[in-house]
Amino acid sequence: MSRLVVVSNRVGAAKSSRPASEGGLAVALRAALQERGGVWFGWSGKVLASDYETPSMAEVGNITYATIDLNQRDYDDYYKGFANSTLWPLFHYRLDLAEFSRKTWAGYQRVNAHFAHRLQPLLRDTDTIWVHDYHFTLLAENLRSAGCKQKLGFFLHIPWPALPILAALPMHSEIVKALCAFDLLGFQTDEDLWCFQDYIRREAGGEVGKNGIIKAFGRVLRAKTFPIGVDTEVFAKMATESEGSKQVERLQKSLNNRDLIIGVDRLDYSKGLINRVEAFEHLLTTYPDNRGNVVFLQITPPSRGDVSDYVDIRHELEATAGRVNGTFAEYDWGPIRYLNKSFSRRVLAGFHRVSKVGLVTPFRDGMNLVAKEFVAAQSSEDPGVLVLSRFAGAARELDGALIVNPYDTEGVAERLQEALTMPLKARQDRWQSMYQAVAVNDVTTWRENFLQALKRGGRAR
Ligand code: GDG
Repeated sequence: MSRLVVVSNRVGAAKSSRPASEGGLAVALRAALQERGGVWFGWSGKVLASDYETPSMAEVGNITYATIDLNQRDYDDYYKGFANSTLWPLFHYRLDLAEFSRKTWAGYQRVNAHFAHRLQPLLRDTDTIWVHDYHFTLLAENLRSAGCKQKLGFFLHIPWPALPILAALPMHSEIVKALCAFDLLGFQTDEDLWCFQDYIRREAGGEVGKNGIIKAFGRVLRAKTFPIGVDTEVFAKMATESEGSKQVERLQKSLNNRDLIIGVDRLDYSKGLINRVEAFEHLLTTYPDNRGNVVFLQITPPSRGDVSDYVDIRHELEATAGRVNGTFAEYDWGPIRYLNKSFSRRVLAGFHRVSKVGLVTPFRDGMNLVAKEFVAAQSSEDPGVLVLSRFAGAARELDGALIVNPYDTEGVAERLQEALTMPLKARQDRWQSMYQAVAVNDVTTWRENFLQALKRGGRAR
């Protein structure tokens, strides 16, 4: 079995035991590394005032964790700039928020080249390299020009946009050309894959053949769909155990038999949080029986707080939730509990389990793991209902959810009412089909499917 090298913006903690906060993806990647031996390479999360140093290395068992710091200029241009103020908004269809600047693009190119330069000496000829996400679209091209011949795979965790959106990016062609230096490109959904293929045919003048084969920019590679999953069994077990925990008991006591609607999202404009609060407001207006009887718990850990659009969304969300509470709250009941902090996965799993409704309404989302975690956490006897945006990748697999259009806040309110009043048998049937889907395609299956495809798909060049 060849050694595995994982490259991702942030690297899992260099610990032998599983840190409590670690998500399913980090656990799955670590397990793959443990099985094969290898290197996990990425940014340390530190920003240095001075210039670069050599990577910090930590060995735990057969895994080497290699991390590099960024200097302030590269953090600003590459991370805050091109990755999170250009690619992230654009790939989430927010052309209005995407910033285009030669300076940040140069920073992105610089950091991709620098990472490749630092990674190359750590590689062996027989390694398999798996690069993650939009931060590193240029990495394979950089590695190839330095002479790397290893198998190189790339998985995009976020959506791939439709051609007219991508075409607005001045450097779209450079990015797609660089992506074609990988041997395998993985997308979350067929729709993402079709959009990529559409670009290859119509914009790049390339060919899309059988079995995911792509011929473009003088290169041959494969592009396929690999919908990511969660650590279903572990999360389900955690939810069962957590049900009796102090925190979950405290939550239930505070609810006093009221129904709970739960939302869990990073504070991000792609997650549709304001529309979600407005939909809940519609619910209280249109179906007044819910007043005093339903609580909406929205857990929203802050993220990317130094990007100004994230500061704006936070203010807007605080104002909207405050307005709804001000309008509807009574002295013994508040409709929205808006929490700007994070919880351990164990506590989150328990909160999901005691919720009547999981509310997941992104405007665009590569997959959305929260939707799958909500399903994993339910009890088979008395499962909650998932209300899910059609624009989350997860909607392709979770056909037992009540699928909504997050732009249609009145429609979301109607589905919320349907969820809150759904008979037990219908809830069980819907949940069964969803649980089946998340159990079959869990994060381990996803990982192995990708690595198998990368192993099989030799470079035809
Ligand atoms: C990107 C793509 C794609 C949330 N709050 C807390 C917490 N979380 C955990 C959730 C979940 C994860 O964070 C979030 O994953 P999502 O998939 O929902 O969203 P993104 O962060 O945007 O992830 C997305 C994903 O990559 C994987 O490919 O699905 O589309 O955008 O696991 O539970 N975890 C803890 N405390 C919290 O308060 N411990």
